[in-house]
Amino acid sequence: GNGLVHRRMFLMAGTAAAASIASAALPNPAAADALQVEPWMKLPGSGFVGYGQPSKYEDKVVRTWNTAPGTIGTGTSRTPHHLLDGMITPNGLHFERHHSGIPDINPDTHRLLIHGLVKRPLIFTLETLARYPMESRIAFIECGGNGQLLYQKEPAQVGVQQIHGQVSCAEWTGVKLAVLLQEAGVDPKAKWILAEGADAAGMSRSIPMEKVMDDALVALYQNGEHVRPANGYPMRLLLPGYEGNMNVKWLRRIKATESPTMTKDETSKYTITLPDGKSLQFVLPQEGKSVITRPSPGLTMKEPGLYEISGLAWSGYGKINKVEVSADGGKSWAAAALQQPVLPKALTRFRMAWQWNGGPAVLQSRAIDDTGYVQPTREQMIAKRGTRTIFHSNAITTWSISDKGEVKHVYA
Ligand SMILES: Nc1nc2c(c(=O)[nH]1)N[C@H]1C(S)=C(S)[C@@H](COP(=O)(O)O)O[C@H]1N2
Ligand SMILES: [Mo]
Repeated sequence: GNGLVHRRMFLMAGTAAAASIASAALPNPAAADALQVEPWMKLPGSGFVGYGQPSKYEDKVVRTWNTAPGTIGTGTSRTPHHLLDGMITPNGLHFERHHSGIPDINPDTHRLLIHGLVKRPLIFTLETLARYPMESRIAFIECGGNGQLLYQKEPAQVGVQQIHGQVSCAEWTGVKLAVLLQEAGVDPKAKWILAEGADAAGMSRSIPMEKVMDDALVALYQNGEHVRPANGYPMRLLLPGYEGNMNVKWLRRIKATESPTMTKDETSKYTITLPDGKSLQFVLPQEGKSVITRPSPGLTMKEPGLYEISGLAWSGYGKINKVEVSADGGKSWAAAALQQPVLPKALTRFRMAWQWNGGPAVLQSRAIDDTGYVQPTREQMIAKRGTRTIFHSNAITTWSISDKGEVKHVYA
C-alpha cells in the first residue's frame, strides 16, 4: 500500500521499475560534455597520514550527547544511524555509555583476575591473554535504556539518533570467557559470575553461567583494532544480545558465584518497574526491534519518485527472519529485502523500494526474529509494561511524511 514496491524489484534489471530509478539522476542529453576537469585533477593530491580520518565534508557525521552539569564524560553519546549505511558501526561513532567517564588505563599494568568458585584463581596480563585462541564475532551492543523516549506521553520531536542511537554493531575479537573459566577450573556449583570494570564507577553485573559458557567473549579488538578507550580498552566483556550494561568495559575481575551478587546496577537500575510497582529483575536479552533510518527526521524528502526506505533490525534472541515495512501507518505491510549477511545478535540492514507520490505517508517497520518474536506496537508494549520504566523499549517507531516531504516522529 501507498507506494511500497515488491522487494524482488531490486533483482529485475532492465524493467520499467529499474528505468524509473535512473530518472532520479539528473537528466542530461549531453552527459559526456557535462563532466568538468575539476581543480583536484590538475595537481597531485595530498600525502599519507598515520591514522586516516573521514573526509572533511563529512564533519556532520558525529555522535551527539548530553551530560549532566558538573559531570565529565558521564552519560551517553549516540550513533548517527540516519547518516550511516551497512551493518557495522565505525569505531569512532560507536555509541558510548559511561557511569564515571573513560579511565586512562595503562595496558602494561592492567590485570584480569578470575577467582571465586574456581580451583585455581588466575591473573592475566594483556600479553598472557593474547596467547589463548581468539575468535571474532559481529554483534550489536544496545543500552537497556535505548529508545526510552517511546515511553513518553507525547512523541519527542527528535530523530533516530536521539531516540535509538544507543545501539551499535562491531566485529569483536577476543578470547572466549568459557576457555578462561575452564583454565581456572570452575566449580560446577558456580551458576553465576560477577564481572567488574576498572573505572571509577567500578561498574559490575551478575551474569548467568549458561550465557557465559555459551558465547561470552573477553574482547580485545573492535573492527580489527584494539578496543577504543571509550568502549573498554584494553578489554571488555561482550555478551551478544544481552543488555548493554552487562557488557562490562575495562574488565578487571570475574568472580564465579553460586547466585547473583545483587549489584547496584541490577537492583536500583536496569530493572523493569511494572504499573503495580513490582519490578522485573534480570530481563537480560534485548528483544527484537527495528527502526527506519532513512528517511527519518532531519532527512527531508525532495520531489516525488522512487526512493529506498532503509533501516536496521536486531534481536538479542537470535537472527532476524523478516522485516515488514508499512507506508500507511500499519494498515498494510510488505516484506523488506534483508541484506546479507544476516547474523544472530547483529544489526541487520533492510531495504524497501518506495514510490513516493508526494502525498502524506506514515512509515513503520516491524522486525520478526527466528524465535518467532514479533516487534510490538507502542500500544502493545505499554499495555504489557506500563510507563514507569525506561528500559527495554523496543516498540515500533513511526515517522510521518508530510506533502512537503518533512519527516516527523509521531505515534500511530
Ligand atoms: N566498567 C563499565 N562498564 C560499562 C559501563 C560503565 O559505565 N562502566 N557502561 C555500561 C553500559 S550502561 C552500556 S550501555 C555499555 C555501553 O558500551 P559502549 O560504551 O561501548 O557503547 O557499557 C556498559 N559497560
Ligand atoms: Mo546502558
